[in-house]
Amino acid sequence: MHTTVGIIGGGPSGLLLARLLHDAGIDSVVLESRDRAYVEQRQRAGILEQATVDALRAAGAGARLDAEGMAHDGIELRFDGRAHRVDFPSLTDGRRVWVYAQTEVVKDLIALQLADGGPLLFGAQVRSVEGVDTDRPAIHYTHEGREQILTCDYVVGCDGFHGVARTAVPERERTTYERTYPYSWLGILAEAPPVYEELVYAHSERGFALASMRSPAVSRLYLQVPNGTDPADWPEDRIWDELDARLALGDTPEWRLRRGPITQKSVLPMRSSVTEPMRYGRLFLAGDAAHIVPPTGAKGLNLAAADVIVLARAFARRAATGSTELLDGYSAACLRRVWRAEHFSYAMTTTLHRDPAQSGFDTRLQLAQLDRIASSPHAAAELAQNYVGLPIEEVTEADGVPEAAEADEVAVRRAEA
Ligand code: FAS
Ligand code: PHB
Repeated sequence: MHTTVGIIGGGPSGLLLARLLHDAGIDSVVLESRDRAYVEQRQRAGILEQATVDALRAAGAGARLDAEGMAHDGIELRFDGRAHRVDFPSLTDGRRVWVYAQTEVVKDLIALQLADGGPLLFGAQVRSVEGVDTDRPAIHYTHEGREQILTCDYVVGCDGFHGVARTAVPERERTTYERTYPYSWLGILAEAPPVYEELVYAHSERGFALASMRSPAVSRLYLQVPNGTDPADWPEDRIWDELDARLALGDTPEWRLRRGPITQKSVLPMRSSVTEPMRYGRLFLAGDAAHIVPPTGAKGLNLAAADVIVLARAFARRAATGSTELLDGYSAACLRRVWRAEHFSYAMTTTLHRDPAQSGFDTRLQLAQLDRIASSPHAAAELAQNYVGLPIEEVTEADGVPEAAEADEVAVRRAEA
């Protein structure tokens, strides 16, 4: 089988890329190792930036999002017995975020792709990618018990942090920068109505807690726990008691969470990681295949979407004009946004979590930063603008990735050189 763009991974980045390419008239094949049921129930992100929502709507995947998603105009920070709401629209020229689970995004994109998109193969385990430094790379995979080869014009690794695409870049050609954090998140899904209208991020002496949601009837909640925590050590009552202890500003019943059956419980390690460059020959990396952020800033899924929005535009430019200018600028354009998100996620994480080794001095620094956000519109705007996400155009242009007119001038200058 041959295709223009071979996509490894049927998570949000692979699926959204396939849709955007389809809409640009570019054929692709998506190879996903897991089965459909697995990828559709895998609990992950919950917050979508406006740019992600706009892309999903443009790709035809916005109907359920508009019907069931919840637009949020702010978050609340709790610290040192105080609560402070950070308003988004007033600090970001009107932008907001949307609460709509990654599971639902994946379901919507799979349904679209199966309805009228190119091949989306489940149970297709990619073993290796060969020839990425030639004009005909080949993806080797197993599917239905048989060894298969998919030849492509280009390959995009959307196969996440544990995927194989990244390894197709020779070690001498790639650099990975990473940080692990001395704590993890215990995340739960509960059939319990959220008591707070917006997300609450809490700094406390007992550790970080986050109250999020999936619908008016389902809560999504997180607790900072030590690395290596076994979820089995956290029975339901212990989880609810600890969440109340960290989130509540008072000990009256009004501050207590509404409890309900916990339907999902898992421990997520916290790490930052970036692999540079995000392109080698005919291979591109997008989403978690290229970068990981701690989820504190709700950036993971949105960074993945931003990568493939930029990449789909680049493929569309090549299909329309033959120019590879945007493809050549892909890595630089994305890495600037990635590092901005890495810093924001790192800052949110280290300000709100309690490092087991931190001193009283460190805690005072955290409280001083949180107090600054609560008292300075400039500091609050910096958080709000990063949280709702920087406009993708802003980052691309700032990277000197030439727009159409400039590209022609660049081509002329090069021709004259
Ligand atoms: P994904 O990892 O989602 O998808 C990669 C796909 O490739 C998977 O379906 C995998 O099965 C497939 N694959 C891997 N190897 C393959 C191979 N060899 N052959 C074929 N297919 C292969 N982000 C947030 O913003 N907020 C959160 O709360 C949050 N929570 C998270 C919890 C967990 C446990 C994890 C792991 C991540 C979380 N994230 C969160 C980040 C997450 O949302 C990612 O950013 C997002 O899934 C990135 O999407 P993709 O790049 O598509 O990668
Ligand atoms: C979630 O709802 O899963 C969520 C929300 C905000 C975060 C992380 C996770 O920062």
